[in-house]
Amino acid sequence: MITNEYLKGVYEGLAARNAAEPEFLQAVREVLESIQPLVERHPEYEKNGVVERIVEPERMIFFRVPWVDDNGKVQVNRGYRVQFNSAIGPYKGGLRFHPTVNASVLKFLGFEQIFKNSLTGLPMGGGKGGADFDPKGKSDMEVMRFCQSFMTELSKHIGQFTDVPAGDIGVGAREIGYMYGQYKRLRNEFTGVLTGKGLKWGGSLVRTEATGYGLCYFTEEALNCMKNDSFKGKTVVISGSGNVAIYATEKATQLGGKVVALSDSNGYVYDPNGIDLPYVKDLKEVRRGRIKEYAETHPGATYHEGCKGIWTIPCDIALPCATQNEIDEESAKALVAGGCKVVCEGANMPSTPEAIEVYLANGILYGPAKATNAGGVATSGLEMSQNSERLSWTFEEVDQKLQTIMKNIFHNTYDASVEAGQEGNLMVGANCAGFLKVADTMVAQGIAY
Ligand code: NDP
Ligand code: 2IT
Repeated sequence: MITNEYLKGVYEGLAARNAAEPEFLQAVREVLESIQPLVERHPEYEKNGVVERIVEPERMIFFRVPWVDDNGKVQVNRGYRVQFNSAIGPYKGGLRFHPTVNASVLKFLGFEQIFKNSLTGLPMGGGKGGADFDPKGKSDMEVMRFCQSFMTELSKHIGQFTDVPAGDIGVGAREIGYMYGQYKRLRNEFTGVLTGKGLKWGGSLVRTEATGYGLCYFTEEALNCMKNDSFKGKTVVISGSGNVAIYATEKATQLGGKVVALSDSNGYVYDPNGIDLPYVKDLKEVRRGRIKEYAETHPGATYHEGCKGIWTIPCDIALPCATQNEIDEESAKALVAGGCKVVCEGANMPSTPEAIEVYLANGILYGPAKATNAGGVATSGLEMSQNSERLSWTFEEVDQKLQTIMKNIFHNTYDASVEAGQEGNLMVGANCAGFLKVADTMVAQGIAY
């Protein structure tokens, strides 16, 4: 509940202006609820209009993306870039290509990115972008033509010191390559304007693995410090089977957990023997196949249509790594009934507000996305550093830095939860710790008259 009069006024105004943007309002409401004690302790935030400024993107860019399919037919998609907040660094955040992309989804992602990037400790503002283009079922040449057209417009608005996009759902190494090639062609410059680049042309080691690995580093540290426990011997359920899910599976397994389920948007596989990761990597990263094929080739594994059923599998740890609002109240209750004690988020905003209430009411160790999945963008920040100094660090060096960043995020988040009088509530802690730095900076930098 938002009880503070100032925050209530800001939220109500925002809700009236953006009534058709439910995901965006959901993300804002959670942050405003969490920061109430901070805003009461810092009257300068209200005096400087920090909250009404922080909920309004600095700039939104919408554009037409025309391209020609393999049959010679002209197709048109809608492209976006939300440049949300540049207080502490250039706009930074991924590009999502998925048919569900719209302004509400990208504004929620861009808004959360502000606080996530602040938590990493690196100088990065918040942004997000993408298109309602579906790469599924498209040929490589169709994807290339789309990416080139998308970048032809986007290139006017980004730059290594202005805005540095990266990948997200539907945007991986292939798409980043096509977009980078087009940027370079248009600008005649080789700069770190995108992250997630190939290792032969300015990419960073560990960026591919970073979000999933970082999620597990955070979870391990939280388990160590809050429950005197670890991944060792735990049964783990992971949703999705894309970039984040694959590398979360890899690290959870290396840390001694057993991952028994993965999914895609059609259904999930349950393999009580533990997921065969080399198979999944080939299936998803090379062949771009469906998770259904896993059960056809693995005796003992079963495939189930639909995404929700995955949360009924008994487990100790759940790592949602697919998409927003994939765990609702009913699924959260199913997790509790199945013995789950830890939910840490790889996806952005995968739990509905009602699901989070279930976690908190049942003493689940809940790691919110802003904190737990920050390893991806943090390693993007490390890629930017390497590009600036024209050097490449070793795998071990980047991995060590990632581990340190994730441990720091856990401790800063935990400490902020104590300061807010809600010890162990990492959602409140992440929102407060992420907000503070950006809010103080916005006060320091003044208001443009
Ligand atoms: P990928 O495109 O590699 O994989 C996405 C996975 O989620 C696929 O298995 C996909 O299944 C599934 N999925 C996507 N949309 C839906 C949906 N509407 N319902 C059910 N399943 C769905 O993306 P990533 O792994 O990169 O991203 C996963 C999540 O992690 C997203 O929330 C993203 O924002 C977040 N994230 C990603 C980071 C990164 O560095 N990549 C960093 C931080 C967060 P299908 O193949 O059927 O579409
Ligand atoms: O949600 C995210 O943090 C990402 N998709 C990664 C963004 C980035 O700039 O690496």
